[in-house]
Parts: sequence; C-alpha cells; structure tokens
Amino acid sequence: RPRVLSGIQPTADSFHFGNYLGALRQWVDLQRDHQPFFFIADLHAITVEQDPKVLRERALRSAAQLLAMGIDPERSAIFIQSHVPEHAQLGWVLQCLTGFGEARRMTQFKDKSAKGGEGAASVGLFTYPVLQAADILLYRPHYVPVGEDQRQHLELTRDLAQRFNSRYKKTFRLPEPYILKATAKITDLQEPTAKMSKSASSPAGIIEMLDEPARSAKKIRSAVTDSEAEIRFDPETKPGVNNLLTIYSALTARSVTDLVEEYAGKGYGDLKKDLADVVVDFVTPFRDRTLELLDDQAYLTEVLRRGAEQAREVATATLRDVYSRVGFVAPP
Ligand code: AQP
Repeated sequence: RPRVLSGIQPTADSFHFGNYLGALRQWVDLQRDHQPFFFIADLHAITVEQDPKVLRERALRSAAQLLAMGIDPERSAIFIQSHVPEHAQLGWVLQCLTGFGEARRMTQFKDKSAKGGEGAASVGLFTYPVLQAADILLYRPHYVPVGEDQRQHLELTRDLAQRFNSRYKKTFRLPEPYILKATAKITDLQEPTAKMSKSASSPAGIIEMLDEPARSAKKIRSAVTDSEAEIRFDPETKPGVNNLLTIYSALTARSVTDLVEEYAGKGYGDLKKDLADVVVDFVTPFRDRTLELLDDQAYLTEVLRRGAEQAREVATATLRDVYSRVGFVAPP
C-alpha cells in the first residue's frame, strides 16, 4: 500500500474548516487503501511563542479531533512530532543542505514575518520548511495530502530529497503533493479572497469545528457575498458565493452544478440558511465525539504512544541510512 504522511499544528483550540476540507478530510479517505502516518506538529508550533500549558492541552485536543473526524488508529499511525526525535535530527542534516537564499524564497515566511518585522521572527520560523521536509522524507511517503498553501514547501522537500540522493546515494522517495483542487483553498467568510486562517482571520471569518454550532451557523448567515443576486459559481468575480458553494458541496457530496441548479432563482439568504443547517448537522456530532474523547485521556495517551512507536520504527531506519551516508561514525 502506498504510504501517506501529513501533519497539523496544535496552534488553536479547534481546527477550522480550511484545515478540515483542505487537508484532514483527505487524511480520513486515504486511510482506506494507503499506509498513513499523521502527526501533530508541536515542534512547528513553537516557531512562534506558545504558552506551555496551552500548547500541551492543544496537542491532546488535536489528537481527539483527529480521532473524532474518523482517523482510525488501527489503520493509521497517529503521533506527536516531539515523540519522534528523528524529525529534529534529520531536520539538522537537511538544514545543512539548504541554501540560505533558497529558504528565503519561502513565501509563508515572508507573510508570517511581515507583521512584526523579520528581526522579530525566530530562526525556527525561517527554517520551518526544512524541518517540514524532514517530517516528510523520514517516512518515504508517496503522497502528502495538504492544502494549496503548502505547495511551495512540498517543492522544497522534493528539491532537498533530490539533492541528498544525488550527493550521497538514493535514500529518499520524491513525494507528490495530494491537493484536491475544489477544496485546496477555503477562504475567509468576511474576506473571501484570503485563505481562512487561524492566525490571520477575524473571528467572524473563520469556522471552528469545535465552536458552538449556533455560532458557526450565524457566521455562515453573515458571510460576505457580493452585490448581485444570482447564485452561480464564478471564482473570479464571486469569491464569497463560490466559497459557500464549495463548503456546501464538500459537506453534502453534491456537485456544485447540482447546487447551482437547485438555487436558480433563489436568493443568497436561502443558500446561507440551508448551508448553516448543513454545517450544524455536521459539526454537532463531531464536537460531541471530541469532547467525549477528551474525557478519556488514558485512551488518547495509549493511541499516541502506539502511533509514536510505529512511526519510530520507520524513522530510525531512515535516519540510520542518512547518518551513515553523510559520513557519521556508527555509534558503538
Ligand atoms: N484555508 C485553507 N484552505 C485549505 N487548506 C488549508 N489548510 C490550512 N488552511 C487552509 C491546510 O490545513 C493543514 C494544516 O495546516 P497547519 O497546521 O500548517 O495550519 P496552518 O496552515 O498554519 O493553518 P492556518 O489556519 O493557515 O494557520 P496559520 O494562519 O497559522 O498559517 C495544511 O495541510 C494546510 O494546507
């Protein structure tokens, strides 16, 4: 079975619809006929300042959410990144293979460091894509299911894999991004040309999976659309409506064409009201299940322990190859 690998940062109390529709839903689907490794990226989280107590809590909340949405620990290794020290170890080797200019070209660093100025950003935030390359390459996956914002990082990962392979010896598989075009960029409800984002969206622009369902419904009903009245799918001129149709289609498995037909002659209010109901029906059981799982910390801990054990089996073997190929003396 082809291997897949992906991760998510525990940097919020809840995942949002962008995370879920852009990436996590694909994780669940890919479990069926792939061999998956999914992790909670706490090493990445500390590239910006975190409160230790909150970070720890959020890592467990992330694990509970992954299980609640259907990640099955019998099929997938689910683990916390810091439980597998090989990520940081391979990260260092890859940093030594990355050009400074190459790292500088990563647009996410430019965006994220823009606010406080480059001087305020940590070196970890700068080298984050290289650690991400290590996260991926350790497991030699075929596919990496992510949202569109990660495409450039995947390119860097492939470049580094190729560079290592040609400088030393073929060690890494070149992974393919697995990006579903329709949901690759879920946008902010209030600013429908920007991506829905934990750090950049206003509370009204983001739908959090664990939020009170009634609050999410209200946000859908207040979503920004446009001054026309016609419901059609046109990403260029109608990004708000487009985003609502995308979310609607993804949650109901109905095609956008189908929805556009159904809403012909109806108003934005109808579309929003129905979508709000769909969202409530979707998040309510998810939320209940997550809260239930969070009450069973012993179970969560055991799932994460087993996941890390499975991950380490693969990661230690890859790192052993890497260390030997770069010329490190084998430990006695
Ligand atoms: N708006 C989005 N549309 C589609 N996919 C998205 N992803 C994130 N936002 C969208 C995908 O979610 C996965 C997990 O991402 P992450 O943990 O790296 O979180 P992130 O990218 O940091 O999420 P945010 O909300 O965008 O956080 P900030 O604002 O801090 O950058 C990834 O596969 C990502 O592509």
